[in-house]
Amino acid sequence: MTDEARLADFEARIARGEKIEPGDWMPERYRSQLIRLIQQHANSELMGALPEGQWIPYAPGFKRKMALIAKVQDEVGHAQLLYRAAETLGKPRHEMIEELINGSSKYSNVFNYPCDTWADIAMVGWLIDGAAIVNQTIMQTGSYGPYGRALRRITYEEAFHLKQGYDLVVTLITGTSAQRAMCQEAFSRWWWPTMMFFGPPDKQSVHTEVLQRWGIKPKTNDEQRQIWLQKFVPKILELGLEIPDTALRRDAESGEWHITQPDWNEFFRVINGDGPMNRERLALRRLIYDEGSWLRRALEPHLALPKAA
Ligand code: FAQ
Repeated sequence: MTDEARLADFEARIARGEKIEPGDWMPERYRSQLIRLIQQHANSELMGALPEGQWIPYAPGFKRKMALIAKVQDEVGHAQLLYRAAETLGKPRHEMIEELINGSSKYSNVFNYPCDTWADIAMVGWLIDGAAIVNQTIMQTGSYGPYGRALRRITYEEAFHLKQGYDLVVTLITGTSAQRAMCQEAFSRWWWPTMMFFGPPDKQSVHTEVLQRWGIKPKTNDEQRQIWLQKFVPKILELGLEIPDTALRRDAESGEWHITQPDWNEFFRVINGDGPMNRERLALRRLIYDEGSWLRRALEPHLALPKAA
């Protein structure tokens, strides 16, 4: 078969809704785009565990602490599942971890902002896990089998994280005036990074076209952002939180929300390593990696795959 015939066959399979599996023929660009995207997703889960993990000692009460510990463990488990899915495409995990800690591979913008109050943990659990669920529910219908299957399991667990976050927000917003103020203050800060979570506007997106052509990203960044707005704005207003976008409005005919665009210059600075917490978060990840080196060395000989005969 020629490469052209292989490509036509591959695209026909995707058009029929078939899943592509690791041993199947795939264009090199399909492989490299998937590695980029899944690797960044895995990095985000691993880095997302840091701000929440740092709050475990300060969680207000035993039950809150148990729930947060469980959530942080889940996030690290999600990273494991996703690195595994990326490995099926031929990139070894240690390379991906090294690229994360040397800053050459990206992770979600949202984990480069400070979490200085307990209300920040509420916002990560509610707004960010809510955004992750919107994204992952869409991405799990994509064309690559191992990524879709990992996402189905991850989204199931994120549903518990979302409930945890919502419960925290409800407790704060119905609490004392100091708790309400803390909740509003954190919400106002998290609104803009959450708007950026789904990536730049479609007209500025670099990868959407190829990801859509091969069924990897079934909905565009703006479409995903709109789904989040449809779900979350009514809930936010119901809780009495004030949205810091004074121009936000809903189009009566289409039902779509129109937003003020966040500061996309800030977004590109943050994802390229120059956000408020990038250095601190990566330094902590590097420290954890270095401290675990004795264990990797001890396990290495036992994990080595048997040599082919
Ligand atoms: N942050 O051309 P596009 C979570 C980059 S999981 C950082 O539009 P694409 C769970 C993009 O990579 C959160 N960088 O890109 C949790 C590209 O740069 P590159 C992670 C971003 O791929 C919750 C450039 O901008 N989820 O939160 C971001 O078509 C709570 C141009 O962008 C995923 O990764 C961003 N937000 O679409 C854990 C889901 N957006 O690579 C703990 C899978 C864009 O050329 C606590 N990924 N960039 O150097 C996706 O769905 C897509 O990759 C998008 C971006 C939608 C994120």
